[in-house]
Amino acid sequence: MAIRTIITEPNKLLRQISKPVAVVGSEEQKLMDDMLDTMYDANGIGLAAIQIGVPKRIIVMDISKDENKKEPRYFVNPIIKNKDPLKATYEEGCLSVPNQFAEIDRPSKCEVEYLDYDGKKQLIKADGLLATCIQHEMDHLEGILFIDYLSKLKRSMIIKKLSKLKSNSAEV
Ligand code: GNR
Ligand code: NI
Repeated sequence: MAIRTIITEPNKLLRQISKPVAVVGSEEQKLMDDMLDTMYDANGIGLAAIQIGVPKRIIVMDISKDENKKEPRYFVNPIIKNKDPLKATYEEGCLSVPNQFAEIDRPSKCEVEYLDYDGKKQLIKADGLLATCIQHEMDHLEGILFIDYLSKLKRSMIIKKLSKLKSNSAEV
């Protein structure tokens, strides 16, 4: 397992649409292991493959509160089957939009069909933070970031701030 570099805004890769996985093989499992390592290292609760530069429809997640009781979840080729018309508001952040937070409305519940770590088809009903996080991660697969739901002004202020931070650091 390995910790990989998380791509941050502004970066065109984050706008790429990720491609479905044909077969969940050892390469994909290795990727999921690395993604989980990278996510835990960054203290995140979710990570999409594109955030480490891999345009595959793969998500890892762990929303458990107890650090000693890890509950990793893996979603390959996730599809939302059903969205509740009722919305819920959460303060969202993103590892690719560092240190920025905003309240975002999303469907409060959803049903998601996906393949698990072993390539087995699964269907879950999600609510609360799980529902919010799955939708946040699935947006990444479409090249969408939570800041896209903010006003143009707020979004451009955040991107300006982040690009300034980048030019001030040694990052290429
Ligand atoms: O770590 C994360 N926390 C979070 C909080 C509220 C809503 C969504 C998230 S996901 C985020 C990690 C991340 O950027 N995943 O793509
Ligand atoms: Ni994110």
